[in-house]
Amino acid sequence: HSVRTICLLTLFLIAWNYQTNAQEIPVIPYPSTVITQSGEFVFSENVTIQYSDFDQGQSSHYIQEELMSRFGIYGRINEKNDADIKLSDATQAKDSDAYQLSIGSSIEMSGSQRGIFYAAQTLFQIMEANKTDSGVISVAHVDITDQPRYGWRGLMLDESRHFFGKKVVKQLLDWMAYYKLNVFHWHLTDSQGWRIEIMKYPYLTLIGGIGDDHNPLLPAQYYTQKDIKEIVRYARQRHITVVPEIDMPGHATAVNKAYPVFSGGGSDRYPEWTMHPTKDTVVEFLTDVLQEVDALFPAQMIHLGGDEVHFGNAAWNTDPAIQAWMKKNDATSLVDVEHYFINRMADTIRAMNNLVLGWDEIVTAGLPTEGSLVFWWRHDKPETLTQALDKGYDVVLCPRIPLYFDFVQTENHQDGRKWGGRYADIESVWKFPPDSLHSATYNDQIRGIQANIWTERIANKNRLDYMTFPRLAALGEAAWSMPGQSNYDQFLERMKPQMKQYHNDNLYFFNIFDPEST
Ligand code: TNX
Repeated sequence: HSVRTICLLTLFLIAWNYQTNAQEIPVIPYPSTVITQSGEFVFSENVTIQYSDFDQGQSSHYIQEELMSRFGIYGRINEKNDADIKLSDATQAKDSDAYQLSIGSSIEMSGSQRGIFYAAQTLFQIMEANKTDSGVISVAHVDITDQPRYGWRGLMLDESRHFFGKKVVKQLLDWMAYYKLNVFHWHLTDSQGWRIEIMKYPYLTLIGGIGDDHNPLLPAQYYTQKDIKEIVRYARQRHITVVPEIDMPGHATAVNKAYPVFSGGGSDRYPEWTMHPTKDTVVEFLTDVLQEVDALFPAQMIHLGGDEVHFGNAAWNTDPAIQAWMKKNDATSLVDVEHYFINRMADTIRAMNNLVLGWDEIVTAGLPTEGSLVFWWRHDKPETLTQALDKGYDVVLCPRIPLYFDFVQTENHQDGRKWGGRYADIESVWKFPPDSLHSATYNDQIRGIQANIWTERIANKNRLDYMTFPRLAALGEAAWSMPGQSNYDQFLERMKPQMKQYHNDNLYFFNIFDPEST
């Protein structure tokens, strides 16, 4: 009888202990392996940080800076290795995202410089969740080993339709880094405004920068080349690659306003929508533009857009140069003209030793698979994704549903897109990509995932915050964590301390725990 009691008691204790261990640590995205230990590391006013000689003190200084600005804790950099926070360069791969973080009687971070940066984000998240009024922060002992699911963890911001400026972009980059996102795709040109200074063609910004989606008379808003360099540097410090997009040949009304000589016309609904697709002067103009772009961005990749070209309208058909080209090349349809243009510009970009990036319309243009990257965005055209993968292209997944953040995040939100009752709820973002999306044989071609913030409907910083947060956290976890590392309920638990942090950073966020509050 007593043996049975002891057995039951033991079983109960095991189950109870399992329950306790099931309590996750407050980190988003959730790490690959987490082993909790007993004991606590207590941050009081001062700690010592080991000097990171492997990167001339950059990592140690970064941690010092953040401990002070986030927590008011002074970290004294220590040349010796008996510091409270120890840093070691432990991976062969120079740019590896992987890291180890061990919190015990001291805190040890190891990885490449990038890995240590991510270890630090994990530590800061644990500390943020344990902040107290007294300023003392205790964190439980834990051993973490972590690495990402995808190499491409992206966010796109459209600054053509509405312009937000450096301060907003920097805050966004801070939050991206916090959630271990690593690509900032900058949609800098579109019909409503050209936002990047090009020295050789000043009217692109001086005229093309005038107006936005709501107000065509707004004085020109754009980034100078100095501004661009500042943002690129800021992103680089946070291990974020900035990818520029110069959208062509469609979405080009701003270009045509500044330099009508390059216009290819448009339709009744979208006048002056395209650049001219067959004129050599247009290719020369764009080559000049792209050379300045390449010199500004160290990414070695340029996104040429290629979306929604809207061929086939009357204006195109009557253009004598296009007609002549079609006749000469036995072209049967205007789509041939589109593909001809895309290939010429892709060649230009490739000749600059850059990767060619484009929206999924480029899949049929016949670009070489080597050196091209396709952004699948038309969720209603899954066959385009299949086609891209079949042909052998590498793909970034960013389907409108659920990765367009201009779509609302709950049923009752009014301000934003909703199509046939469909929108981009946080749970779908968190669960992305569903297993059913493509066959597992193509896994190697999926470079990663990205959310896109189109801003026709996002006219100011508050709206931008509201559409971005908290979905950005779900995106980070979808891009970094392997499926099965956590579950959605646990994710929501881990979201709770994030709300306070959004509040403290003056974000106008959507509070999922108090939906009526904003
Ligand atoms: C389609 S996505 C577009 C954008 C719009 C967006 C609105 C893509 C390649 N083109 O120009 O802003 O839909 O959701």
